[in-house]
Amino acid sequence: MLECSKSRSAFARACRVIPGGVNSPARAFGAVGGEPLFIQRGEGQFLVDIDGNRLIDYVGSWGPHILGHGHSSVTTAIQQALARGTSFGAPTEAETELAEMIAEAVPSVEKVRMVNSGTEATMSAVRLARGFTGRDVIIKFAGCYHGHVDSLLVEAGSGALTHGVPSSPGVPQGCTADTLSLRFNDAGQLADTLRSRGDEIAAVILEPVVGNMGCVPPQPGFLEACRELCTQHGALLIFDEVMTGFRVAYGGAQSRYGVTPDLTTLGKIVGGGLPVGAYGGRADVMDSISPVGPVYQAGTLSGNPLATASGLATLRTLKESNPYDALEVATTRLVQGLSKAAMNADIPHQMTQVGSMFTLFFNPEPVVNYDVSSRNDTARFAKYFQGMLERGIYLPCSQFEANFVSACHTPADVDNTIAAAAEVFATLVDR
Ligand code: KE4
Repeated sequence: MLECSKSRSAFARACRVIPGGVNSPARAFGAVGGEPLFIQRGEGQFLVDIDGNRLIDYVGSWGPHILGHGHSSVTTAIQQALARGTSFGAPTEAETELAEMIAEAVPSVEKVRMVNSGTEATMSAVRLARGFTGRDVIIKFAGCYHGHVDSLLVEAGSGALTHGVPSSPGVPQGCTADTLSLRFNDAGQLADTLRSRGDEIAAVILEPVVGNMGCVPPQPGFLEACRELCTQHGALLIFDEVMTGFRVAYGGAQSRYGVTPDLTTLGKIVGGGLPVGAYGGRADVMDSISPVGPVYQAGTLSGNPLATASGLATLRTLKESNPYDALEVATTRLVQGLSKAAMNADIPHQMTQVGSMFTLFFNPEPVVNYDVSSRNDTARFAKYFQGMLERGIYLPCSQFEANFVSACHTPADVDNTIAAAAEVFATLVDR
């Protein structure tokens, strides 16, 4: 067992003043048992908790740390920005540089607006789509999570799925009356829905590679069908690339799969670990946003100098070092090793991987949508999670999340992770 007495007392103290002791439910260990570890620092591919446990980290702050914790170019850039001030409430050239880098990297983006979270990005993109088209209805897909936007908390994934509230109390019926939730990877259902209600549909929003019901890739032709059907019916196609942006490729999933949406939302990596979200796309659509157009969106700290410096340094490092091939090789070796270990233990499982994100599903069926993912053996996942944690491997604390490999993970880390999994799988076998 890990020594975690300091984390336990820290958690008890936190619970007295923070709901559930955490500032985001995804961090709670509710679905896996036990209590969250309190972190003292991050170093490359490692987290060190307040009890001194040094853990190989496959969460990476839920995606931002593709370069690993504390990359020197990022920390130096933040320190230099800090010396000039934390926030001005006025434009800076660094914001333009970051916008130019995003526009250069992401095929759909001609113009982009910075915000402070992925939730703000998706909320703003949906409002923009409704304002631009004059239509109200939004199509999403069950199991996709787009942040805690009222109108999108319908059959949502990630923490909503983990904690069993995919459609949250507190969201008035009026907020979700114009949200349709369909099956991911079901182009036929999307076609039927657009055929019958196409002139009401403002946008179709999806994670092009779902990370929030576990990692679920698009089946061949699905993204292309979304593109064609949206064009056919005058709806905007929104790719929520908060997780996949700069993760599965420098240009995101849209560059990897060759399908260009009308709008893209970003977050996580684009802030390098500081609070940043962004939404961008076609200039004619983006110019509907205030102050150019009538669709209102604003933010005191949007384009914040520290967060912008962090994001710029991250994207510059990614562009210069191009770690994507190496990340793919390392992740593939890990995924193959984990799957081999699970097969050797006769554990029914599925492995999915896109670039440096992956999920090991405790499920005998290929996980292609929420219906299947909702049948994951979450009890077995909880035992796997705890067994790996005891062996120094820090995984996402939910079966409905993706794991992330960073540019700092070494072949030895991969070997150690596979070895730990082989030991844990041996304890999971039905006796
Ligand atoms: P944030 O508001 O948490 O920055 O972004 C919301 C969001 C939007 N779109 C996608 C595809 C996302 O994955 C997210 C947030 N992801 C979760 C983890 N799967 C964040 C972790 C958390 O909620 O604490």
